[in-house]
Amino acid sequence: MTETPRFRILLQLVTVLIYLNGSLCVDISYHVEEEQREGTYVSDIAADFLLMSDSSLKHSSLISFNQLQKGAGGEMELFNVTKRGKLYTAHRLDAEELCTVKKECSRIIKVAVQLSERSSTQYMNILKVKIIIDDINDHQPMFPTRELDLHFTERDGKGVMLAVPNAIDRDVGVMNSKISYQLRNKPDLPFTLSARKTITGSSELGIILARKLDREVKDSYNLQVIAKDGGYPSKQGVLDVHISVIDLNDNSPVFNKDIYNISVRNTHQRNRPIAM
Ligand SMILES: [Ca+2]
Ligand SMILES: [Ca+2]
Ligand SMILES: [Ca+2]
Ligand SMILES: [Ca+2]
Repeated sequence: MTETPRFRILLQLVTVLIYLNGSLCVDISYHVEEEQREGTYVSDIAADFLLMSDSSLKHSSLISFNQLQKGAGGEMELFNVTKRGKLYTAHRLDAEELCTVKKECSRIIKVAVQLSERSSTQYMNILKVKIIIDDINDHQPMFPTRELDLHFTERDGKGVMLAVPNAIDRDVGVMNSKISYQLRNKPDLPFTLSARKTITGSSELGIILARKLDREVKDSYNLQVIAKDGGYPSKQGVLDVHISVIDLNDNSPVFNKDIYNISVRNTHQRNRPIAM
């Protein structure tokens, strides 16, 4: 049987289909840390592609790579794939700008793989390459203000609580944005810190009175609430809390002595004090 051009086309098509049904239909995942400089090397797509491909493709010089839909949908072009299949960042990647909190921060790019042989180029496959942008701990927990004034009265008993605003950590990673709170340790403070988790996962913060206050002994206190994230190394934010004790009329007037002995001359003028 003579080989017709039609037969040759059919043969080529069957070859492409075999490739597509075989090991070429792949998804590859890579990781890159956020905040790396533009042009950071991420991986060698060509090497991984060849590892997973048919051994007949070992002549990698015949294979070229092209990133598709660059900057599609108005989104900034984040990655750059060279013809030889090397993957680089095209910008500094900021996980906080690109992603939302506590979700995997990733992008998928499509890369066309082409085989050039005998001055003709054959379409082979489109690779879906997933790049996971790993969060780094580049944000510290921040309180909405640096300082806070609170007032307890002398009437307030043990357990009375005054609210303190939460800190917020902008990092998108779970541990890098996980905040724990504590009072900076000062011995014998009549206060404790309450950090109750709500259904939404945020904290309700409060300063709780550990014992009654006496303004006549001490009328103000300075505390520091520390918000620490779970990153490594950990970062922290500080809130300075000034507590004033509001006076109550809880003391009766008292004389210095129980008995005052005063002598008065019989010549002492009327309406003039006899003792000061
Ligand atoms: Ca960042
Ligand atoms: Ca971050
Ligand atoms: Ca953080
Ligand atoms: Ca008082």
